Amino acid sequence: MKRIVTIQDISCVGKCSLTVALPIISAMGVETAILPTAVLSTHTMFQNFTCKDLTDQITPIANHWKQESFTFDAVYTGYLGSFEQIDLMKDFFDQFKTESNILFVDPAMADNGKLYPAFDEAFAKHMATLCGKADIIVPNITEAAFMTGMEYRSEYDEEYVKEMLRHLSALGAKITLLTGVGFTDGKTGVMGYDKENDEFYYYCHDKLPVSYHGTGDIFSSTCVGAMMNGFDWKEAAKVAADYTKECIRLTLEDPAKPWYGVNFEQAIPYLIKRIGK
Ligand code: PXL
Repeated sequence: MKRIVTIQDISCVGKCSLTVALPIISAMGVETAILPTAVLSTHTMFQNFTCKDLTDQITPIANHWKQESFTFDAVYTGYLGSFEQIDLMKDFFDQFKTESNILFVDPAMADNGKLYPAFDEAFAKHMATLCGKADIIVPNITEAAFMTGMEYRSEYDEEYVKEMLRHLSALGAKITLLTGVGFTDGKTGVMGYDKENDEFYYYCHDKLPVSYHGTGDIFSSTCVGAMMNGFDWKEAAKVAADYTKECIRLTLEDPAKPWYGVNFEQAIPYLIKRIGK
């Protein structure tokens, strides 16, 4: 069985970060170790959330894992809370990179043209340096704009997205996947760029008329899980986009839907079927 480690916060209520990564990747038949960076009562879109920072646990945990000679087929980082945590992730990558594993960075920090409440532009630039050490990165257009210094646009053409992908891949990653990319009304999708082969890939599907928190984490978790199941980056991106859409579709069907996250749980059978398990 493949084993990955995912490093992000636990938002106890909110259906994001570790509370989606762990169930989704495990359901895809992949052992999922976790390194929690903080415990929050909810994600930061709620008011008055509590937060216990766990930065001081990262190095001792990593050292213990080294002593135990654990290796990981992928290291997947998501939401990180501080400059220091970003620097610790760089050390973690240096310690746990192998010849064949994947360093996967989701620079979860912004959406819809705005940084999340805890962050500023300097943080985004620092996150860009972690992206530079990754094999694959999966920003949305807002995160990409903050990391590259390009203007954020809510309407754009293919040239804008391709330029953004080229700037992002100049940071260092082999594969760059930009999420939430739609060129026509009613469509959204993902555009990727493989730097080594100078190859672009675009996949889109119908856009459901809503926006939910946590969908970026669902996309990333599924993408990592699919790659661990032998899908190449393009097929993995497609599976991840389709599953994310299915989660949103199921959410919309529920009259009692929460505002803070999507119904990824009842879409898991769809995912398992989709990856042929
Ligand atoms: O995936 C987004 C995310 C993860 N973790 C925390 C968040 C958010 C988004 O707001 O606040 C703590």
